[in-house]
Amino acid sequence: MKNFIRMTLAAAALSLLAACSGGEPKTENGPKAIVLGFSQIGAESEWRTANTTSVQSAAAEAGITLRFSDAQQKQENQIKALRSSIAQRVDVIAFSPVVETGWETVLREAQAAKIPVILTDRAVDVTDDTLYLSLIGSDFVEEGRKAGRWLLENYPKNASVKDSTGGDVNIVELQGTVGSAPANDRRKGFAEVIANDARYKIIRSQTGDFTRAKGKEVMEAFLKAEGKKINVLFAHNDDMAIGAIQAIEEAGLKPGTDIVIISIDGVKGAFEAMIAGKLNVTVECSPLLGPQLMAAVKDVVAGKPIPRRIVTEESVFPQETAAQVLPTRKY
Ligand code: GYE
Repeated sequence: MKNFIRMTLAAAALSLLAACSGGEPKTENGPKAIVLGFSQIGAESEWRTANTTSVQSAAAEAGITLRFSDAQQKQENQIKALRSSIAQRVDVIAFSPVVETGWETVLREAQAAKIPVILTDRAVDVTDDTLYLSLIGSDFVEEGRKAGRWLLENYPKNASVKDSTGGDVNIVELQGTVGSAPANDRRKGFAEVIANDARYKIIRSQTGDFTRAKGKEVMEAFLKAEGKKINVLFAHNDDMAIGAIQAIEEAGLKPGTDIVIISIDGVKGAFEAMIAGKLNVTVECSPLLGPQLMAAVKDVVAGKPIPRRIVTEESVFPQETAAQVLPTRKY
């Protein structure tokens, strides 16, 4: 027992020492490594895990010490993580905000502590835009528009798709996390484009929280309520589309043929589903933001200005390109 107490005390003393001296690795030529506190949303999708890997490997490559935390899709956990980064006096804070609202207070705390904040991937809704320096990520409204344009241009021309009766095209929508920037914006962009043709109607729209399990569950409910009336599924991400594909098959229908499926992200699972003929198109949303983030962090620490908005370049991949493109995909 005495030994145990002695060891515990020794360990505590060591970690105190580490804390006092900063405990951070030094770069080869002496100066302290930059410390970046990064609060990730969770691990809800293939996109998210690829994003986490990108941030972690880019930090290691850049010699930046990363204090990474996973909020398991909960804003309260992210706020705690941000507060702990502030308490640790990290050099820069970056985070991907799960929802858009509710960040003012904690961002003011970071500002009061003079810690610069960079947003990655998702936007926040704040009135004071001095509360963060930059947002690095995609244009989600444009992704929604791309999904809508693909539909208007390809339905029902796509040979693998059953001809519509010439009447309404009934769409069901699987939304992302309620209150999140990609869910709000993708919905908006898609709705804006389909409003150009009165035949296209969204008959059901519900959140599947960006996960496969929820995507499947909600699609089951859509099928129960609407059955064969459903012509099109628009899923705000690939994972929900993949979950929904299972529900459609279990209901005895052919995904990609009986129901046209459009989703967003462009993860490998989507390419596999397209090759199998079960998904019709995916709109790319790149999660590989790590290198751009580390470059921005270095500039901020060096006192250089960084752009307010850094937008990722993205494409659209229809089913017929899937087999050729899959080997080149990095996530
Ligand atoms: O589309 C989805 C993920 O914020 C762009 O979050 C990201 C979205 C992505 O869970 O798969």
